[in-house]
Amino acid sequence: MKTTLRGRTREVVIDTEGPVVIIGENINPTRRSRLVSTLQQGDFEYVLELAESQISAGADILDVNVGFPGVDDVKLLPETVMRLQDRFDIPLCLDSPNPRAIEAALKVAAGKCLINSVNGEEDSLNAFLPLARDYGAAIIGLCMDDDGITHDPEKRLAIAGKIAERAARTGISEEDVIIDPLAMAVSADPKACLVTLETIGLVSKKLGLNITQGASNISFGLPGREFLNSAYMVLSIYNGLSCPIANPEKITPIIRAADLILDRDDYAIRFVEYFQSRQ
Ligand code: THG
Repeated sequence: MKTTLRGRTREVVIDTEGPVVIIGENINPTRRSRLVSTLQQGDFEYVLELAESQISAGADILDVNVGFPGVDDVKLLPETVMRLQDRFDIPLCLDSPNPRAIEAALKVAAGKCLINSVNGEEDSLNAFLPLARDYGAAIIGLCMDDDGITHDPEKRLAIAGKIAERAARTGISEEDVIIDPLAMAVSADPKACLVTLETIGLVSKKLGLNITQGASNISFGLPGREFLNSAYMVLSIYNGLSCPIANPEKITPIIRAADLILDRDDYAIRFVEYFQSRQ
């Protein structure tokens, strides 16, 4: 399965059979108060710096999240998108639960974006699917619905299937549906990672769709986050994760290693290039 996204000029193909595509997570105000304060002052230098450093560290796509209490993201999300695509040509992943902010951003975005995110709730499907169709965007579908979040991987799979089916009925092709099995903090629930890993395996085998997740979520509240995130990333990729949202400054070498081990890097070209470029 291949999902094609486009920035102003650059095309990125997320392929279930190909190397892992990295969606950079760092444009996110959680614990980055400087991002909120600079953006609110109309200062876009810091967000551009975050983009630049992630791209040079290996990000293929940038997640753009400017949501914060008191922030008007209907105004700020499109502004940030314009600034980013003025300077960089890679595709953007528009991260907001607010359909009005997403629509405002889609109106100004060049290329083909990823909407982050839709879920199985009726209100969410009804709000986002027509937007994705009308603006020619792909979607991330979260495995939760009006009954909340289930701990049963088969039920998460069923929600993924429902989102794909509703998308198809709206006129969105299945390549443009990327499933998020929901990665959550393992400090809060010891089974959290196992449930998600099993969901990744099921979605991969039964639906064959591309799969993403906010992989750094799992280590909230724990020390040694890099190690935990790395171990979890490798297991996720082996199960079928194809386009994680993660911090490229920390995770890219692990991802290049996983691709090589899984025969997605002939002659170790990308692996060797990565380390040579960092010497
Ligand atoms: N699924 C989807 N989208 C998402 C999430 C998801 N978007 C938001 C979030 N979850 C993914 N993004 C982040 C961004 C940052 C962190 C975690 C998830 C994070 N950052 C470190 C911190 O807060 O300490 C700092 C980063 C660093 O190490 O430098 O943890 O689940 N579809």
